[in-house]
Amino acid sequence: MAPYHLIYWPGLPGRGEHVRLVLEEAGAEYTDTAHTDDGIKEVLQHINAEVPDDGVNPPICAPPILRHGEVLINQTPNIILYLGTQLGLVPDPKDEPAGIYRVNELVLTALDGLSNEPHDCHHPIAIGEYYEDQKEESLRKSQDYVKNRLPKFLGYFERVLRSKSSGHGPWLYGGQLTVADLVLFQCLDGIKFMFRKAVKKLEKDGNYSKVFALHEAVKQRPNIKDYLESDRRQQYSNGIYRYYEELDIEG
Ligand SMILES: N[C@@H](CCC(=O)N[C@@H](CS)C(=O)NCC(=O)O)C(=O)O
Repeated sequence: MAPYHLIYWPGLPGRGEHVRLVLEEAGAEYTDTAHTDDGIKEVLQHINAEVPDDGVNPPICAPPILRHGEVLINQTPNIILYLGTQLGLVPDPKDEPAGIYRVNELVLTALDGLSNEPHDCHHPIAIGEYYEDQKEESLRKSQDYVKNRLPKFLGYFERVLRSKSSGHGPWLYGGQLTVADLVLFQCLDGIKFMFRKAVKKLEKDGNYSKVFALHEAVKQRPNIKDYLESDRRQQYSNGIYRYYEELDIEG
């Protein structure tokens, strides 16, 4: 089987991190533009349509991008689903035909509420403009996010973890670790970095104990633990999860 190749902006975890965590948990062989000489160039070649039409894959819109042999795909949840199927991190459709869709629903919800919305906290007016040019609106958006949206999504995942469908153990679905747990881990990790005061308070309140226990359980997985301690893990910087003191609202 061809090795996996992740094409993503070097120097930040971003959406590429979800892909890395799945590959790392599975112990898959992969290369990553975060660690290749021409990493940025490879990303830009796709964004700027400088790669020839290969006759099979539609052109790519934005990273993260996964190459696996002849397959070249983008859109984070799409890549996660592909890898989950390839690497046995989603329910086997032979045993449970709807399982993969149930897990994907959790992935999409985590990305909606705990990745895309936090991203928009820094770009509430224009995605292409700097945070510094929309600071006032960013503060307003962050205040609403911390007060209303973050508790809503944490509450939702707490409900999932307390539901019968979650099964035994710390995982979201079917008593087994799936890609949804890895995605939620990274979202929580980023939120903890970005809104540290608010998250500390929410953790103390105790209303989301299972959600925070999942974060810890993923962190302790042997392959994930090794990865997080390695230099393959990208440090938070100017990506989705940023730290600005003025937005570190207590809620
Ligand atoms: N919905 C897409 C969003 C992709 C996206 O916005 N990628 C960012 C990096 S995380 C990017 O570089 N976008 C370039 C652009 O939008 O021009 C996904 O989940 O993959």
